[in-house]
Amino acid sequence: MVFAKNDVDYSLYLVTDSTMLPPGTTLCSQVEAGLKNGVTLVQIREKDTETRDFVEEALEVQKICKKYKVPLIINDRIDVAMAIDADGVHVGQSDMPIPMVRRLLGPSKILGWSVGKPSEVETLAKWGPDMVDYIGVGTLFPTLTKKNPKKSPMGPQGAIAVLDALEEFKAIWCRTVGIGGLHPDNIQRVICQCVSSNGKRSLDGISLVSDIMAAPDACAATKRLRGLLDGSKYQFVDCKLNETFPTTASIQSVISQVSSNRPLVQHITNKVHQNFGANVTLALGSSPIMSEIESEVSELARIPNASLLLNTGSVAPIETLKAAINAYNEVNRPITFDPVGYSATETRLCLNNTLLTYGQFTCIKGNCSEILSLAKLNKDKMKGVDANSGNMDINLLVRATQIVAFQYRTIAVCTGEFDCVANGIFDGKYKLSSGTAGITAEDLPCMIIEDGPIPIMGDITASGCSLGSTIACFIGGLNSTGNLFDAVVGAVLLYKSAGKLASTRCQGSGSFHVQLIDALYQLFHENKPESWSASLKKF
Ligand code: 3NM
Ligand code: MG
Repeated sequence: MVFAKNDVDYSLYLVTDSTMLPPGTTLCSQVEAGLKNGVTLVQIREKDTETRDFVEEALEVQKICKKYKVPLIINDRIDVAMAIDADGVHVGQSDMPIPMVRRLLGPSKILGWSVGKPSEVETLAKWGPDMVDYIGVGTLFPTLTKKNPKKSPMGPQGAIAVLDALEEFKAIWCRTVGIGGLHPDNIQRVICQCVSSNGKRSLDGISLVSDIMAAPDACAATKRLRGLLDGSKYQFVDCKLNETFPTTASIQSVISQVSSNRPLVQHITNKVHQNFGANVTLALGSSPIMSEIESEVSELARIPNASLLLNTGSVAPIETLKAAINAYNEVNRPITFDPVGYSATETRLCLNNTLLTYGQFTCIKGNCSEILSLAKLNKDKMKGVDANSGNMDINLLVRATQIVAFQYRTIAVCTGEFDCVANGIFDGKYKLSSGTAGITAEDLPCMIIEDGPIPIMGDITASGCSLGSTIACFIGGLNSTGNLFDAVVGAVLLYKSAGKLASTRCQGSGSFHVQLIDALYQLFHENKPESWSASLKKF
């Protein structure tokens, strides 16, 4: 059977592995369960099967694929693909070179290539549209399926780099599927986040092995995947994600919600911040818990209005951090991420980037050097962990904040003399192939919060970290009808206004500490945002 290559549906691409079949199933029964429930493309990938058995299996699977009118691709074994007249071949970087494979297969067959980096995209772009039809972009996440992994997981940011390269080198014909460790808990996030920077393309599909092949009920597993792929909204926190602009009235409503819901704010944070952050949380009518106990994160996340602040200034064991991210994501509770000293050292860069691949963050907050580094806009290594925006170009900071918001599909906050908040949530909407339909980071809604310099903020510890606590309180306290952007902007506006008020009342840095908590307490409980000193404007 020959498929018109342009008509191939890459949305749900099943790759086989008969070493993981559950008892009572066969390769063919799992493939058929997949095809019946929405698999759109099948690849036979059997690394340890002898040629004769491989051919027999391939012929059987081919019959089923024909029944469901779905193309069949063969991994690596070009001879087998040709012998049975399969619809295409998939090869990796260390297999037979693509031009040779194409010469053997002829022009009409589907040819897929495993790609992990932009330089490989440059190569395929030079070959032109007659060579590679689609690429498997990976490895996205850790997987036990690949026995001798040659690549380390790239996360969504690695996939974005590949999509950007496809656009840069104008490989418009080349389709893409993400692969590696894809499961229902990360698929929406992957489709949502993996969009080229020009907004013009997202992944055309996802490719996976174990989620279907190792499933005791492959029909149910496939249905679940199909539902996620056919959906269009990623509701990763249970509040409103839509893009209305905050007003003093909407911020007042956020504070009322926080007051009545009394969120539980779990802090995983550095030692310097722990005590102050707990007191800030209490001043904002919320309950702090400074727990780093891995075995209780799931329970905590399930408490109504739980909210997690993850501050990487000093570091809990990575397994604890990962468990906390998974626990909060699983029950759609918000995570505020504060990557302290994001790229100050190799260790921090690696830890923060790893955490960023593990989950979906509701808000990412940093000072200007952290946000510039996250946006890959500063070339110099950061110095230390503190920074000030006083003498920095506002346009550059806004751009960096928007890039972080866009790439992580989050609300990004850049702090400094003026604070910048960009909304990259896109109402939670996602779409295969066409991404954001050309909407780029620059188009994202952005608010600037300003109140003149408050130099004494820099003379106490944990003032930046405690803005993280404030944000975590506000987003944790929202009702399901409360608006996320309002909550983050409201937190930043309150914090800045309280800082200003405290600076006019204090005698020095010691009393500033105390006055800041008093001012937060007062402004929160009065709840009159229209009287706060900091100004709020659209960028
Ligand atoms: N190729 P699972 S990762 C076959 O990165 C394969 O190119 C990969 O299996 C690549 O869905 C992978 O079970 C295994 O994680 C994917
Ligand atoms: Mg191979």
